[in-house]
Amino acid sequence: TVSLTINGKACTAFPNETILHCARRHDIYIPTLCELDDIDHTPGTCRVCIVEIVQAGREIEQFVTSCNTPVGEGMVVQTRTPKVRAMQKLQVELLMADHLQDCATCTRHGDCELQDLAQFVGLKENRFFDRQRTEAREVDESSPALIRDMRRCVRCQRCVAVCRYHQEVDALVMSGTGVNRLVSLRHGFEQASSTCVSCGQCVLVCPTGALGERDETDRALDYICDPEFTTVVQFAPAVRVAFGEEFGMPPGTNVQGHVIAACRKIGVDVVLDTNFAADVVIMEEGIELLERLKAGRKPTFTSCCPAWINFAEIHYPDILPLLSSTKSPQQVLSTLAKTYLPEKLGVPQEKIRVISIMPCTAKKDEAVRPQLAIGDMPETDVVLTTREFARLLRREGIDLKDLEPSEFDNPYMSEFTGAGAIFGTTGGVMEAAVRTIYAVVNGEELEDVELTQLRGFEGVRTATVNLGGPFGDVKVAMCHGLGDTRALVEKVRSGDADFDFIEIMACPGGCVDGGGSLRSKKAYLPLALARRETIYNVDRTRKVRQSHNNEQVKTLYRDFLDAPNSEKAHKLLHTHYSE
Ligand code: HC0
Ligand code: SF4
Repeated sequence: TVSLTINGKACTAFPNETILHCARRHDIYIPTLCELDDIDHTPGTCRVCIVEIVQAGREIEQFVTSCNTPVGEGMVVQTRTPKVRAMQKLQVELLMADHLQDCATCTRHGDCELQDLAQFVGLKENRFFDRQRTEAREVDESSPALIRDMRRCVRCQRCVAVCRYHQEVDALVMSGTGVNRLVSLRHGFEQASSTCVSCGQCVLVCPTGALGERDETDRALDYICDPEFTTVVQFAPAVRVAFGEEFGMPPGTNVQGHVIAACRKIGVDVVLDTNFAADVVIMEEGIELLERLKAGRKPTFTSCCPAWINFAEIHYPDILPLLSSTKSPQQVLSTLAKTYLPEKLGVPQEKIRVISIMPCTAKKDEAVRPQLAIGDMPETDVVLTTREFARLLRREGIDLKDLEPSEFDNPYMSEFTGAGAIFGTTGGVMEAAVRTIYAVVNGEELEDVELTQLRGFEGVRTATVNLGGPFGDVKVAMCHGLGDTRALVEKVRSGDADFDFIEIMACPGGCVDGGGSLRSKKAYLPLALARRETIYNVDRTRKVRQSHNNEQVKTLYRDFLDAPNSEKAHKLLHTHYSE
């Protein structure tokens, strides 16, 4: 170990540990902006983590960035001297020189790492702000999902790193020189025409409002407040376990009842559950998979994650025939809300508007896909990320904590099983599918529905599942995060992977940590495990845990769809992909 002092306190460090890392372990705060430990990112470009050091045996003080300077034996580090504080303040002021000054209109207002820094250094004025240069910067609004506002970029490059090294999409680059050096899409493309798949991981790590989703809270309000329309809201499996913390509840709290109450309070007419549609998806995808297995077609990839669909279409179009044709739960629910529900509710189809609340940015892309429309009318009218839903509630003056939890009351499309609930975490779709496929093949239920061999957190997990009947053992894989997905897809294409069924979720962790989830400052995906635990708990405490035993699903097939993969089910609940 290495001995040194930081602010007069004796500290021990590992060899080659950075000063910043050592200080953190000893609970000494050094401000940082570009650095993000969770993704191993220390570019040293913001220079806010500057500290004063005196190396052993030398008299001269030096000023260094602590995030990328290693400790030295006998080193004396100061983080709070007047000189250090003045230099940190100057750095923040320089960062503000070309950063838009209209915090009140920014989506990150009150939740911004740059604002935190300005407070920390006691910034009182902004002597260097260059309005003209800042306002001339690019705002890319080409994508239905994401907005890239370079007037708020602080060049931390976290987005570039997460996209390149974690998701391995590598859509983002630094371009330009000097003061014009900023993040852009590779080859100068706009977001919409680039290789970006809208997974939203870059948004989760952005410290400011430079990256964010397209805000559609106004569009949602337009529909909710218009008495002409019957507004239907659906919310995703993961939303109920990844929302309470925004209102001060412990991470992982199940706020399903609060979300229902909040929707009613803002004037939504019908609250439905995406979990119900997840059960329907299992019926369709499960039977589809069996058909494919019978025909010797393998592997089959799941199709419910829209960033994965984007990834396949943009990066590996040759594998599109391997994707299940079943629509995602979001689109299944929206379709049924506009075909099955009108008669049940006595409301004409054209008067129904579907708003979905998703922990996902790519769901916004999905909603505008031309093949997911009924004539000219999109199936899903508005997608709000979890972040936007929080914004919407604040706009309406609602604090989730103050609400009395409520129950679903729609008798057609709100009941769900444990299988539908676990869709929200990696491995959940596979587990839900196996529970139903097993019963279809064998005419009896799986003895133990908790398929723990499918659970876990490794990027790629594989297992063999005995389906019984003519199928016997089938090989399955579950993959989350696009870095691991790319490697797995390459193996499938080269014939080096032999699987029957593969679940892909583009976001590390699955939807519980989706790119549309609440952001955490200075952290990437810190709440995954707490959220996942709650999801498994929902499953454990559900009376019915297999999709095919969902009474509302049975009614849907009996009254409306005939049978899974029937002609009508095919027409309404399946889709196709485009290169
Ligand atoms: Fe997901 Fe979904 S599980 S993608 O991760 O399949 O967003 O939560 O809503 O559609 O159900 C997200 C979550 C969903 C869909 C479902 C699937
Ligand atoms: Fe990369 Fe995903 Fe961000 Fe697109 S949304 S730039 S793919 S991290």
